[in-house]
Amino acid sequence: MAVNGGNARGPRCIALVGPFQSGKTTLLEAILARTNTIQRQGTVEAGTTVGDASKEARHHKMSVEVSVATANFMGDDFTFIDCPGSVEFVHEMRAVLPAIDAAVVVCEADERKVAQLQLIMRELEDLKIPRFLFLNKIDKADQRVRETLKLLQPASRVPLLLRQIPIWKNDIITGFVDLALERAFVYKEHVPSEVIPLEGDDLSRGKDARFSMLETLADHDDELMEQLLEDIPPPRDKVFDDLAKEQRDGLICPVLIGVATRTNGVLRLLKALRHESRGIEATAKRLGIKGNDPVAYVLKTFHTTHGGKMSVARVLSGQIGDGTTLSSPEQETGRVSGVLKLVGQVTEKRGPASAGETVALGKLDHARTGETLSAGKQAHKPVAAVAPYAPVLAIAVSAKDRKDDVKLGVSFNKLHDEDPSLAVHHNAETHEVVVWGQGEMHLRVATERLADRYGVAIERRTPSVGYRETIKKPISAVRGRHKKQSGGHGQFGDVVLDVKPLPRGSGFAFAEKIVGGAVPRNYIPSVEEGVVDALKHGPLGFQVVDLSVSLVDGSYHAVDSSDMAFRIAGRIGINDALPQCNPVLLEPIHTVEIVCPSEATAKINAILSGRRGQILSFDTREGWEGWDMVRAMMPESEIGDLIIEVRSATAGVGSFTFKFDHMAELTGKPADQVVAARRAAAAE
Ligand SMILES: Nc1nc2c(ncn2[C@@H]2O[C@H](COP(=O)(O)OP(=O)(O)O)[C@@H](O)[C@H]2O)c(=O)[nH]1
Ligand SMILES: [Mg+2]
Repeated sequence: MAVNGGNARGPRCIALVGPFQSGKTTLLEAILARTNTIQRQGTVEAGTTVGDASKEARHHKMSVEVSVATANFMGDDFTFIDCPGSVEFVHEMRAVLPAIDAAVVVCEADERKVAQLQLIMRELEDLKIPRFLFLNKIDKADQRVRETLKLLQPASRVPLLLRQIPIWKNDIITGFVDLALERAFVYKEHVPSEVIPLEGDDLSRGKDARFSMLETLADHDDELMEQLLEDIPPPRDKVFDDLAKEQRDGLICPVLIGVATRTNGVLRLLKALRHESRGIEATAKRLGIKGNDPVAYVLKTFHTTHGGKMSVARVLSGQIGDGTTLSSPEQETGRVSGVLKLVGQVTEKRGPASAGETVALGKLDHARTGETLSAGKQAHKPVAAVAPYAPVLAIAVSAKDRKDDVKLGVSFNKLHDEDPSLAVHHNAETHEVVVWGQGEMHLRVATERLADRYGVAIERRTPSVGYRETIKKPISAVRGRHKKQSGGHGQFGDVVLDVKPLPRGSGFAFAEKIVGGAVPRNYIPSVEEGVVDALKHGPLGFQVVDLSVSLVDGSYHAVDSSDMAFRIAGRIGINDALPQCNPVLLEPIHTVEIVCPSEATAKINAILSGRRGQILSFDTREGWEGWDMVRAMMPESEIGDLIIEVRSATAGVGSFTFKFDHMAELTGKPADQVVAARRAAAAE
């Protein structure tokens, strides 16, 4: 075995990340098969993989949440976390990253996925997480690996360092040369590759490729640089040491190649992880863990039908077992009841977990994904803060059956617990329950889970836009008179109102200018209440804003006047006044900031113009080479499904944030349509 310069032993936690469909779930399956954790390697197509075991994942044939599996490889425990690659589920990955020792970035030779790869690489780089690139699907390769790396290099800030080169036979890759070992291997399906003599063309290509690997390593090792310059072959152990060190320090990103579906290249990958990836000591240091008190980081939360709530956590220091009481900085989160090893959805009870191990902890009712839990005298400070992505798409939902309303609320809380990027708001004005998420698929999966797991069928609609209306013309002395004579006691209220437009954003102001007690003081608040009632639904059907109403005169009756009568009079006055004040619709306008790769900027501008957007500026995105940021003003009604167009124009990587800016008049045909739709809805 090679000397590895302080090789970190012990349980490791490795995330499998990378663009959508690159083969992460398949690679996890291959790893589990290669380590004999499972008997047979399943496939995504047949729906037989350990990962993606949830009903929703199987149904859509894509990862919609993380899958966790622990395997033993040559005496070391490794927990692998298969992370979804789709942009709509990438928040699952972000919650996992802080706790891992290293990431295996799975990718393929596909130009359209470079932007996504870059997004993922950036996350890892920013968090200083060492990473390997696994170039998968080389059974389909139709270009040289060196060309592929040229394509992928812009996605990484550090050099992609090729560790293996393929051996080609009749345009098919049949094996590889390991550049560090200087050995050739031929792939065997589902069994380890076999050593073959390194000779001929492969030998000379291997020599060249090894030399460029060493050159890159020498950028951070002067001694190696001298040896190369003087043509002295560096000792093999030194090469391994450098590879390990520079990988752990994130100075390079080693590249391994393989075919996950055939388990090719998997053993090499596992060996690289075992020898070169850092362990819990280095990770605990990166996270600022001090002392030996029990500390754990929650990377995923599940609600299981039988086992209740499970918090998948990596123990960062100390030991956590059944009965350990854990706390977050905010509160006591519960007593651990059950420590489980996970292989996908298969769980196995086990003893206490020590530093480095990744396990599921049962019954921590108040623990949340992303939290740091501890059992010391003082709660440990959070080791990471995972900022949620801004939501980009919303739907309004209601239970199909009204009696499920309460269940809907409770079920949503559970879903939110499992997936904090799912946000639920209750719009008091429209009485809508609005669910915000990361995209159409994300929201669809959420509603499927509601139906499948909690038995709540829902109806979904496009959420209402926050339209308002206002007036353009003042009117004076409008009378509102309510008089009713029935049997004994009558009702009488009489008011005279002045109504005036106010500047945009002023809201509503009420004043009274009563002289000589024309309306007794005690009834004036009721008049105002009546006015406020009437303003809730103006002549166009929306809340009326930016106006002032003054009570200027009126009359009363000693016996028949009452609070209610004056309230009704106020309402009648406003209902009469407003149609004469030239009412006009107001729509909310937001400032939108869109980020996208520069080659898509022209398309984004066109999308914005097509949606009544007004472009304010466009600029290069700070700190993001090859990206732009476009700022625009845009009506809320056009933002609803904007993300769908933005993603399709940017190979999935474009995104945006928005913030309310002001209300603006909407006139003409678009306004007529809004008013007509409102009338139709009201008539239902
Ligand atoms: N040809 C080929 N196909 C692969 C390989 N690895 C995965 N696939 C296929 O690629 C598709 C996506 O795989 P999956 O593991 O779900 O990708 P993920 O989205 O990264 O988890 C599936 O159809 C796999 O069978 C490979 O090495 N070669
Ligand atoms: Mg997957």
